[in-house]
Amino acid sequence: FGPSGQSCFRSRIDGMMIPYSFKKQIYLHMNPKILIIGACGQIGTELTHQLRALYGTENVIASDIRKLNTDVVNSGPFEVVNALDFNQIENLVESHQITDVYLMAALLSATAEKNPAFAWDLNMNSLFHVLNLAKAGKIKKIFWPSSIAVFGPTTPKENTPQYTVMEPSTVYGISKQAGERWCEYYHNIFGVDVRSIRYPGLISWTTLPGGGTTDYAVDIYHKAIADKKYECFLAAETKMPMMYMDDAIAATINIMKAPVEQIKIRSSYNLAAMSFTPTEIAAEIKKHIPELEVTYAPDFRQKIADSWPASIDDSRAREDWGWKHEFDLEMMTVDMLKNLSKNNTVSID
Ligand code: AKB
Repeated sequence: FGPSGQSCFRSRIDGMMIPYSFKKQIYLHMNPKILIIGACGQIGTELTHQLRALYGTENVIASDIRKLNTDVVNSGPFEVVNALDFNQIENLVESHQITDVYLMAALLSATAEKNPAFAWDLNMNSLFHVLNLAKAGKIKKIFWPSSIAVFGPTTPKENTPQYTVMEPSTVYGISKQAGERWCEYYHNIFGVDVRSIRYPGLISWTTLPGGGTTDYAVDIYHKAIADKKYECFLAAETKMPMMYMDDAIAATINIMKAPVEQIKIRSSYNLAAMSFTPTEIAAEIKKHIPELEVTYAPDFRQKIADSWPASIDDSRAREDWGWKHEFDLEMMTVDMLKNLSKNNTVSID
């Protein structure tokens, strides 16, 4: 009980006695109110589920350009939003009292090469919209994904450092590199709390990726189960950095939860888990599906893959905010095959 007799609890932060009647208000204040833009995509789908589990369904507003994924649309609040429409985003932020925005809408590397002008428009202007909302004090925190695509053919290929030569040769990479510079600028000049990770290729079983160069590492699991045959659009020995979605979501949530003083890089953090070639992933799958036959027919994506790192040094993320991965190629393959083998688990958008 507190000094005036009301029932209290002791704060774990400063040891003060706080009346229970204030507890709900404190939690309301502490709990972020989240908007996910691009919630129906490969990352957005799983991020929406995890954030809803963590902060409560009503506190996580999912949004996308269309109702592309029934799972996301039906599992909690959903709004149709064009990431290029500042007024729509601002209205949503105000009407839902949003504190944190996760901006997941983007055109990935392969699709961006087919439509460079739109890729530049979408990838840059959606970012400016949320950065400007934060600058105006309307939101508190932003998560914006960058990518290994910020590196280019002149970057050291193995164990690519956090700070190194960066001359991206794809539209997607150029937009991500420019975006990183703007994130750091808005942080340094306007104090915007924007946090970012350079995702490697991401592998997941719930939602298919759309238009990336690393997508072969998802396709191969689907085709291995369905046809026991796969034609890979990259050459057999093309090594790239990859990560299982569970790890990517953990990293995303943890960088956003980290105390502000631990986020020392405001462009974007290198992040890594594993690196493998098409030959190596095929060999791992063959341990479970020995009949799998893989052929190779490299297309325009080979040049993109060749310009990217083969492995990444992510020691800064590990030191600054405690990043740790869990899944390697073996564990990921067991989990992918187990989940994809169950009927009706794959949602295609
Ligand atoms: C892509 O392949 O474009 C993406 C990425 C590495 O950012 N998966």
